[in-house]
Amino acid sequence: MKRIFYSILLVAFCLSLSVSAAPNLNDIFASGNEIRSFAKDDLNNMTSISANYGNVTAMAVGNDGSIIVANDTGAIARLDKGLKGQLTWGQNIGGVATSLAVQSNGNIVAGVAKNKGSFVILNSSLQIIYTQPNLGDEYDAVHIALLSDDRIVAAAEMNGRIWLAPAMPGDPNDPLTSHYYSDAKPVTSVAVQSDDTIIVGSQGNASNGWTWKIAVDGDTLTRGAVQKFFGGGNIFVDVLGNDDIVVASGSTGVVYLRDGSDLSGKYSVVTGNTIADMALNNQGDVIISSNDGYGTLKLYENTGSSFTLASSKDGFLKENMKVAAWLPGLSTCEDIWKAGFGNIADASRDCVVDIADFGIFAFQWLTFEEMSFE
Ligand SMILES: [Ca+2]
Repeated sequence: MKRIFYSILLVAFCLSLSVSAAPNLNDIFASGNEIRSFAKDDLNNMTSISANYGNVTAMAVGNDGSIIVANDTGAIARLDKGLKGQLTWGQNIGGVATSLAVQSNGNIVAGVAKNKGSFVILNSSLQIIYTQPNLGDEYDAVHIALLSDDRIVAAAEMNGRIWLAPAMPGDPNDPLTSHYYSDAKPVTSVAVQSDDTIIVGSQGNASNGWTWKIAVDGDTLTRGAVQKFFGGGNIFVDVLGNDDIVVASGSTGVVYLRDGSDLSGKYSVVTGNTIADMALNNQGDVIISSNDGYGTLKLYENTGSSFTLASSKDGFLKENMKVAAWLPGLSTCEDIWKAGFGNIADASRDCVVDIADFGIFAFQWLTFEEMSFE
């Protein structure tokens, strides 16, 4: 058994590649009466810029770390990574954006409460290149998520229709690819697992939230597992790197971790206030903004067995703050180990596999040998 174990270590050792490290700054973003950014694991490490965005209704982070902001006048703006560089204002989308997502080519999909629920696609210059009307009810809020091939999942909140659309639809008068109609509505968020399973957060009634799955097979949507839980208000869902699901109830302020395969509960935390928005960082930690009269951000570290309050920041004097996080690849060695992706051959945990690690293993082998004969 021991030989097999060390043989695996040796193979891992030989296959390993060096990992370079670079610091990540400005990974979490929050809207108050200005845009603020934070280190991904410490809300006390804050920078901010003053710009009058009015009431921010949606926020997203691009693949390059730029941040896209929408406000309740239909204005769209982008700031470069690190909140530096040029603030770019785009074409007005003509309604309140309720959700933003960024496709791999840099195009932005905005769910907009206009017509009977719409989404618009903007190019990287923030000009509208497509408008899709008639997804749900009159002025329905639309929540957006993207499949791995950039196809668009658009959920009409009050109507309960969850649409699948091509990454760039052809003709808005043509029927979209397909849709699924939910009897558990309003639908308040959608997210996607790595195999393109759609996760839906909805409010079945005043006190029960629903989390459920929709399988995607080509253009066909099929409803899968359902999990009900206590907690109403807006239901927020998001997916971790290992496909587990984080669910939060806006009204009770409880955040749950659900197993990604069967939706069973793992653990939860009571945050103490109603939740205005939720985001995940790339270590699987949960960031929430609370409506407590001041507007408070809280970061709950996901330890693997609990959510633990790691840092918080209050005094923003702004309710209904939106939060977003940049999810780049894990770039520091500490992050890699914390997220559970450390290389088992890297005995010294410096993310470089070299002769020093081999020395540690050789020592452990000898120590193990001596102990086993005692
Ligand atoms: Ca090492």
